[in-house]
Amino acid sequence: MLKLTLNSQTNMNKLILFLFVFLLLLASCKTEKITDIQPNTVLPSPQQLAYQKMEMVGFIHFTVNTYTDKEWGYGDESPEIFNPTKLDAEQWVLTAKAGGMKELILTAKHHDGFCLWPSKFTEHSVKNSPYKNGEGDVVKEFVDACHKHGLKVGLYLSPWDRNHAEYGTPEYITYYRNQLKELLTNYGEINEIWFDGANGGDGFYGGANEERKIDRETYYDWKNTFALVKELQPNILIFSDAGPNIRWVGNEHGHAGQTFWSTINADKLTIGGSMSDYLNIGESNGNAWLIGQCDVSIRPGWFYHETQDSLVKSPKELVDIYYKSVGRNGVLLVNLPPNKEGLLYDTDINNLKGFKQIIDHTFETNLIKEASINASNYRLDDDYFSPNNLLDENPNTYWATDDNMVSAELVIETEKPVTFNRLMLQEPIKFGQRIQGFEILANINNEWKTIAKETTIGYKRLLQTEKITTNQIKLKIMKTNNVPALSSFEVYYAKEE
Ligand code: FUL
Repeated sequence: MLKLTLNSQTNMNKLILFLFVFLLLLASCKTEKITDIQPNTVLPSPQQLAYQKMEMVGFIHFTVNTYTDKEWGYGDESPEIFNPTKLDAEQWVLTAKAGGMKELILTAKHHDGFCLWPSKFTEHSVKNSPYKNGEGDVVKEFVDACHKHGLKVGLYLSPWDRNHAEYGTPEYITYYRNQLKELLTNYGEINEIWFDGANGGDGFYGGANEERKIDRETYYDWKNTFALVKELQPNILIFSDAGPNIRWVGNEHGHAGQTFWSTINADKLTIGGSMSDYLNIGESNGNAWLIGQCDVSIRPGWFYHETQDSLVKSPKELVDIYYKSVGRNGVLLVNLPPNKEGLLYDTDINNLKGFKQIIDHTFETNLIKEASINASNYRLDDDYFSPNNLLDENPNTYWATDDNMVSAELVIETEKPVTFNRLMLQEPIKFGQRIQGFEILANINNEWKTIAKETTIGYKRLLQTEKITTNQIKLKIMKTNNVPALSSFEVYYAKEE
């Protein structure tokens, strides 16, 4: 009897072992079978992907202009006027952070040439200002505050320098590169460097007071200047209106085009001379991946002017810009200019916080998270590519169709009708930007009604619609440049705020 029980126990163990090995084999077969979709030829780098995911970054415009009430300093301003008595870089950083920004960019030097750090290569800097009796370093305070509160750091070093006597000659390029070396070696990791397109014109130029023109394409020898930047900071992202990593979107209202490609043909671009309309759209088969950065100031000017205290953009205006930037596959760059004391003004702080609150409320509850979803096709009928991935609020999982398809249809059904007025779609852009045309329909009284018909999606597309109540939503992908793939589809209701 005892033997019999022992035997059956051994058999049972064997059976369990067999089943275990069988399941293990099955699982490994399945993993082997899954290969991700074929990526496009032009893709974002890991640094660009991380940058795009930040969605919102900030600017701090601060220099002698803050004291002269100008937007572009002529270059003859005395360092004596720069005297921020209450400068608090942590206030800038904490405001930006509360506004949802993940990086802050400081104008280390604007066109007037005044340096916010004690550069070894010029006397035209904080070291000859009353600020901290010439012992101050605004760049350092700024970088330290960003690091303390977990923001990435960006620096703006204007190529145009209206103060420098040698501007326009090859010597100035050596000066400019020396400054780049200082900024990119002495302040730890810098995530972004911002090269402005405004270049050449009249200025002080060491007392010459004249007009100086430069050849935008050749003067700065950008190829070698960029190589130096990358050598000093290998992971840095370079912004200019021609990239090579981040591009301007052709306007200073913070608006990306309604069709917006991260891909663009780099051969058609020149720093300081690119066509705004082209930058604003890009192109599906462009040969470079350049993130679109949508810059805008919270005030009419880039620098603080007391006369603009009543003209700070309202939370609603900022929300509108958010839909036209982040909501169109761009990264939003909002400028917050400190005043003469070196502090951000209360209205700017409150309006930015008000904006963030509206965004947070709007995108709090995805109303179709529990819905069921069916796709006209999903790749290899494998769960790895299941349309359910669109609803799981995980941008790393995705739905894709079988090869050789350029269109598809998805139907989402909720148990009870939902009321919404916002939609959010995302592509898994690590495989490239693919979608060229899509339409969204809602079943209202047994009739499919088009609620949106658009072109691109990219990293994120947000759509504002009228108030819709339905329990069936259809997404038609009409045109793509490669196998259709999406990582998220969510709907929300934005209350009047
Ligand atoms: C422009 C500059 O000329 C403005 O002063 C400002 O810095 C803006 C962000 O870029 O081209």
